[in-house]
Amino acid sequence: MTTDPLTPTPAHKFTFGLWTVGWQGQDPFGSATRAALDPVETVERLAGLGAYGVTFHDDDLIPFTAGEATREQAVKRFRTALDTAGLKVPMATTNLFTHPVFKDGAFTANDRDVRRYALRKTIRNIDLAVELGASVYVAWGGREGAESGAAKDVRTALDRLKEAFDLLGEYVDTQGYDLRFAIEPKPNEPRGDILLPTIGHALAFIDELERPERVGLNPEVGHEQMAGLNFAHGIAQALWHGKLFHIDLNGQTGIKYDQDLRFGAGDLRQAFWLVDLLESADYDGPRHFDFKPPRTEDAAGVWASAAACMRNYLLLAERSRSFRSDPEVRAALAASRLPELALPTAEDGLAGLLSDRSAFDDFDVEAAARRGMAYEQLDQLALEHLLGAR
Ligand code: 3MF
Ligand code: MG
Ligand code: MG
Repeated sequence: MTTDPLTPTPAHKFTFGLWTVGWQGQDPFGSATRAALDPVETVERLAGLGAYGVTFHDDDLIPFTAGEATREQAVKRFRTALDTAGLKVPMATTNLFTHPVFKDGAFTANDRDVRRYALRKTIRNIDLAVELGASVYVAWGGREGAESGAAKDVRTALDRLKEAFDLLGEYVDTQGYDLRFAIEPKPNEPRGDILLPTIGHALAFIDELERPERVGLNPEVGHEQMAGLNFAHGIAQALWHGKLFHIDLNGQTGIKYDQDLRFGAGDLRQAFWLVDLLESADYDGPRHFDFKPPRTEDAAGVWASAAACMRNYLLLAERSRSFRSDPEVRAALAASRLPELALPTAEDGLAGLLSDRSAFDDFDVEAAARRGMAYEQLDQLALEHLLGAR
């Protein structure tokens, strides 16, 4: 195995969705620009590039209308390709958004029969996910939402969403599966407004479930940035709650449609702070890329952009190591008093705080207000490491 820190190996746990490199380039204004990709070829190519695994929606692998024989055949071919290439399937998910039956949502569709069908479709793919070795099941509710005010009673829809996760949790429990769910928030697109639009909304929702320990998050870089939010901060909070079960890495430049650029394209500074956080945090899950090679690209461009996702992650990890090991950075962190934030505010307890004259009566407010934080110096050092100037 190579020791070059910029060469991806399975130890880095890079994974890709079948639907990412497999995206044919159809958008609301244009038809496909690329031919369909055989999942078997995807497995072989990704293994050749140094990936660890591959993920899938049920319909990426098995055509929606397939009968039992076609289904078995597709799964068998996929499993053989995985075994030959040595690729893992750490995560799977359900397509509850493409078919017209899901136009008003799946778990929160106003139509009860659609909700029951959506649950059965999910349960069927959970069985396959577990069979293929997945330990995380992602739920992105892209069609759970509305374009107009009266169309969706949001509080009632949240009751239905809770009911769905409670039933899925019960199913996994009764089957004895070692599987956890990861909710993927997104503010909009394809619905005008989607339920559980951000990491924060989803965290609060999880607390209301019957089995909150079984449910966490699969945040996506672009989704939070579409809402103008700081992705690294969102991930830090998800980690703080013990809820970062999986992650979708890609690139986005500001508040616009979901760009799904390759990782590292888009907001480079946020990408740097994200990698800096993931590499220092207690997260050993997959680094999963959910991106779309632009429709300008042919097959060569698709694989170049997949390789670049991994390379950019490793380049940023290298820049983060260089930043963290620089003695000037350590001094700058101390000058900005980062070590002091790690001290409890009142290790002497409430009584100690109340009896401490220096905390209030004798506190020199004006002197404290005059102290500079030296953050500009610290941030410039970060920028210089990111730009390769140090
Ligand atoms: C859409 C997405 C989805 C989810 C996927 C679950 C099609 O913006 O990000 O990709 O990631 O459905 O993993
Ligand atoms: Mg997306
Ligand atoms: Mg995603």
